[in-house]
This record gives sequence, C-alpha cells and structure tokens, in this order.
Amino acid sequence: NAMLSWQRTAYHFQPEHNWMNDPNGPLFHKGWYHLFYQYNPDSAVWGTITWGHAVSKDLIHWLYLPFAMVPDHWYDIKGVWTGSATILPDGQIVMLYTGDTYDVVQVQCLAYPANLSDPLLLDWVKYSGNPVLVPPPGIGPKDFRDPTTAWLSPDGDKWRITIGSKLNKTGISLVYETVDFKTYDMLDGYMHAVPGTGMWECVDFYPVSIKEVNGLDTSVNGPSVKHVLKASLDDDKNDYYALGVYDPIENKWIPDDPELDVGIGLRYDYGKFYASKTFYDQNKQRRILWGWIRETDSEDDDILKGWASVQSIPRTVVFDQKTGSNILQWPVSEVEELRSESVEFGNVKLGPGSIFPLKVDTPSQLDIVASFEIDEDAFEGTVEVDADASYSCPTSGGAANRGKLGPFGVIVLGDKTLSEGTPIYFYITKGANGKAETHFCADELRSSLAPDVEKVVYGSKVPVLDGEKYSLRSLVDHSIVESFAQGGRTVITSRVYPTKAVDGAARVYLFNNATKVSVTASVKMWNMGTADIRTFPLNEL
Ligand code: DQQ
Repeated sequence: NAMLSWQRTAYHFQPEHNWMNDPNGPLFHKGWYHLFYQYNPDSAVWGTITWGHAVSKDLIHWLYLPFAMVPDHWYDIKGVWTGSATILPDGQIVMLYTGDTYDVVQVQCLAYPANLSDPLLLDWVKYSGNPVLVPPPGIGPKDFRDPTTAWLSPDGDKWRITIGSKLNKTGISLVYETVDFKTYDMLDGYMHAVPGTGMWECVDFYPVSIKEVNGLDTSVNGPSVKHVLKASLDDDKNDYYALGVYDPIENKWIPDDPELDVGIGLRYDYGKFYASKTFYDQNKQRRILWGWIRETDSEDDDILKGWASVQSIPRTVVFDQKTGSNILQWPVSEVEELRSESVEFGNVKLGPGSIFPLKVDTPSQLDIVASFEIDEDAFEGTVEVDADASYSCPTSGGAANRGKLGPFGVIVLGDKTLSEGTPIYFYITKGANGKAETHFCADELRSSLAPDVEKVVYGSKVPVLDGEKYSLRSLVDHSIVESFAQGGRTVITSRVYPTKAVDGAARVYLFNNATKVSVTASVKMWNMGTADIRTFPLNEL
C-alpha cells in the first residue's frame, strides 16, 4: 500500500516523521509565529517526549527548527511535557512546562530564550532552580500538569497561572501567584471544580470581548469581558469549554449556565481535537486556537506510515454576539492564501432523496463553503410526533437514516460509486410543539473500505437563528476534514482514511436524504494548494 502515503496531509502542520501530540507555547515574536509541540523523535507512537519547534510567517507555511527542549534533567528526563508561554510587558518570554521526573512525578519547570533578539528563538535555557512547583499536599504526583499562560493579578503586581488536577473524580483548577516565575504561592481553594469530570489536562483560561471582534490579551478583564475556561478531559479525550465570569478578587470563575459547565456542556469540536491551547496574537489582535488531531487508524498503520497526528488549522476564537452562549471558531484568514481556482454552483435544487455530483480539480485538497435553504411550506407543515427529541448524531446511524427534514449537506472524499464517502450534514428535528432543532454531523461509517480504522458518526446541535441559512465550511486535506457550521458555532474534525477516494480519484457531492423537504443549495469550492513545510537550513542563518 505504498506506505499509505496518500494519507499525508498537504496543508496541515505535521512533522516529517514520527509522533506528535499537544501544541505547546504558541507565540508571536519578531515577525515569526512559533509553534512548539509534543514530539517523540524515536517512533510514530507516544514515548519520551521532546519539544519540537517550528516557525511561520503566516501560520500556514512552516520551517522546522531544531528541538527547543529535550529530556535531559532529572526533573524532565521522562518527558518535557505540555506548557505555555507568557510574554511580559518588557518583552521577556517565560515558558512554563511540566516535567515528568526520573521517579514519575509531575513538576512544573521554567525555561526562557537564551537570546531574545533572535527572532527564531533557537536556544532555550532551563532555569537552574527547576522544578519551580511540585504537587501540593493532597494532589497526586501524576495529577499535576500543563501550566497555562500567566495573567496579571488585580493589583497588576503579580502573575497568576492555573494548573489542572483532580480530587477523586472532581476535576479542578489550582491557581498560583508569582512575581518572578521562580517562587509561587498557591491561592486558597480552586478557581473552579466540576464533580465527575476527572483529571483536567491542558486547562486554558482566557478573556473574550462581548462587544468587539478583536481578541484580548490574557490579562484583560472588565464589564465587557467574559472568560472561557477549557479543560481537556483525560477520561474521554475531548476538549470542553464554558463561558463564564472571572472574579479576580475571590479568584473564582462562575459559569454563565451551570448546566453547561466545563466538562458537561459544550465542546470545542465534536470530532477529534484535544489538548488544545490558545494564544493572543499581538500581531493581528486576535486569539488563536490550536488543537492536536490524532490518528484514528491502527497503531500498526501509523508505524507503517512512519508518522502520527496533525495539528488543526489554527482557528480564531471570538464570542458569538448573536447567541451570547457560545464561541465561534473559524480558520485563520491566512489559510485562504492557499485557495486557487474556484468553482461555484448556485441554486441547486435538491428534492427529497437526491444526490448531485460536483466537479472539481483537486478533490482531496478543498475549501468548501455551502449554504442550504429549505422549502418553507414543507417545513411549516411538518411535525414529527415521535419528535426525534432524542436525536443525536453519534447514535443516529448516520446520513443513511432518513428523517422528514434531514439529512442534507455535502459528501466529501467519496469515490465514483460512493462505496466510500464522508457526509457532512444538517439534520433538523421538529417536535409536536413546532420547535425545531438542528444537528450538525459528520458520518464516517462509509468513509473507508479499510477494516481497521475508526468509523463513527460525530456531531452535536447547532443554533440556527431566525433568518439564517444552514451554512457550513469544510476544509478537506486527504485524511482530515475540518467542518464548521453556522460560522463556527459547532465544529467537527474527522480523520478519514479512504482507500479508493484518494487524491484525484475522490469526488464531492451535494445530497438531500430527507423524505419530506426540498433543499436549495449554493456552494463554492476552492482548490487548495500545498503548504511549504520543510526543514530550515540552519547554515543559511
Ligand atoms: N500530553 C502531555 C501532557 C498532557 C497530555 C504529555 C495531554 O502534559 O497532559 O505528552 O495530551
């Protein structure tokens, strides 16, 4: 199978070889975006982790740099684990990360660039007094990891960080205060705790403006600000967030809606997306989110391919001023640099049970924007008494399961006969009370003829407001499909491994598999180029 080479992505960040997991310490410095990442130099499976390092001018084209940090001290010899960067007002850069010690205790460590005037930040110094934090009394030695970016305390004279942990089955976030990043005081209590959510990995905590569309630096707070608290749940390997308000005096974060608290409510992504991290991009005044997207094929195939995992296309994050109850995620605009020829299909009428092939040149590298309007009369007149109130994408049986008002959407990475294909679609349910709910799903059940890859249906509800069309955007890149509904209210990332619908043999379709309603679709698709991601020739420095 030629090393499964067609699965390699063309414009997602991934190392040349071997295993990658969490994004670490993203930052912008002297004209370059820096991405560090959990990396195993020895194989395509997780192991003793080193910090890989790459830089980019535009978040799309990347140069691999030498490792930033390797496991070489007693306090990180079992792995240089996840961490975050803080840029201080005077321009200094502070990196805090978790070390896995020789006796398997999780400790926090400090590192900084040897030479701030180097735009590439090639050399990193580990502080001689490391570790700077060890697990506090009552916290397990293996439940103390992934420090956040620091924010300023209310007086502006101290820095605060939060670190995820757990007590029995309650996920918690501990907060520490420091002046110099070398010595710390733990604040009383927790910033937040949610029973039943287990260990909180890779906590993220940041402000979003409820009035402006620009991003906010991590220390900003005030009346027109809400705070996002995110935890990566070790128990189910998904990233959950909630919107709330941070009281810096009490050092408490209170969720806007306790029923949508961290770990029991909203997810960043209803597919594969984990251990994510944001940073404030002072270059373009925006907050950018990165996430680790693992493979869902077998470990044997990963070893055969010689690589595993990609990073998501970086996404801007803003508060959704229309719903007021979620964030919006959207691919950074730079990804549009990769767009070349486009094709457009306007007003395609899709009767119940129809399918419409779309012709494109590079079907495995696409940026698809589609919107759908449903036939109002049929919609108004339709009531589903059994009310699919319990409909949920994961248990629905996928796009083959027909309802009166759905599914309709696109099929990507399909072959000529649709023996393979991944439908990305909307499914509307309407109860006897006339109340409609829209679900956004990605169906992998027929995504691959290969037997040993995960094939599930992903998805969740998506708010669709009065007057809005049903709209989606999908970035297709060989073995990954990242899909955004309603401007980024609900997001689904799928890894799929077609065996026939590969490269130029793949096809794209519009479909409407509803039994009752007709749909009018408009779609625009761009061929996506291949990003330049390569080793930086250091001798050219
Ligand atoms: N990955 C790192 C940890 C983190 C986990 C180790 C999340 O620091 O908790 O590779 O994927």
